[in-house]
Amino acid sequence: MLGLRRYKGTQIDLWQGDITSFAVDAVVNAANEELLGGLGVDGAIHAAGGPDILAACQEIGRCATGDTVITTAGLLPATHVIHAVGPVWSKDSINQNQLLKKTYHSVFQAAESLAARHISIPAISTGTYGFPANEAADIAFLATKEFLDSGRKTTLGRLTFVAFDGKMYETLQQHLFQRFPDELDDGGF
Ligand code: AR6
Repeated sequence: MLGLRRYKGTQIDLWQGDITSFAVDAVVNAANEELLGGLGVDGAIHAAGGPDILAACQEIGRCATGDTVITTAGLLPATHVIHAVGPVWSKDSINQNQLLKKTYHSVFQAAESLAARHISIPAISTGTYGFPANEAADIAFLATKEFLDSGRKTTLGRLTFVAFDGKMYETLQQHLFQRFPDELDDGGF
């Protein structure tokens, strides 16, 4: 683990690999509005977690872009799944950056509603949904900083951002270090 920061009491770290292997309070899924499963992270989570996750999704029905819903994690080592629907990237869209930021804020809110201490988060929207990795990574850590700067006491002591491949890991690391330049920052407490 080369990417690591502590900010206002919360650890932010990076890992490369399959997000379904994480034993965390909540694993974040890069889902779609229909909550029906799919490719990428979504496919991996449903495949490893078993049918209980899909059954819970079907009971909920839908999730709007920018929002999240919470289900059981089924057979996964995690306790819950936070299904997050990021925006589909398009070169003409004017509000997709805001929508991606909103998605991350919704993830943090959902995690807090579970009193989660540790969550793992994929690079939402950067696969099937086509978001450029650089912009998405910048937005992910901007949202993280906004959340940690909001002044509320958070249950979240650890946020693990997960990249599937080495290139995304490097991109995440670059943006993590840009947004949080100091290895240890108490934010002036
Ligand atoms: N663990 C960690 N990261 C992964 C994994 C994994 N097992 N698999 C892929 N990634 P994507 P999206 C990375 O496509 O862009 C689905 O069909 C991947 O390399 O999973 O938000 C859903 O049903 C990329 O960097 O999610 C939706 O319809 C990142 O995770 C749609 O795709 C996100 O890629 C959502 O698209």
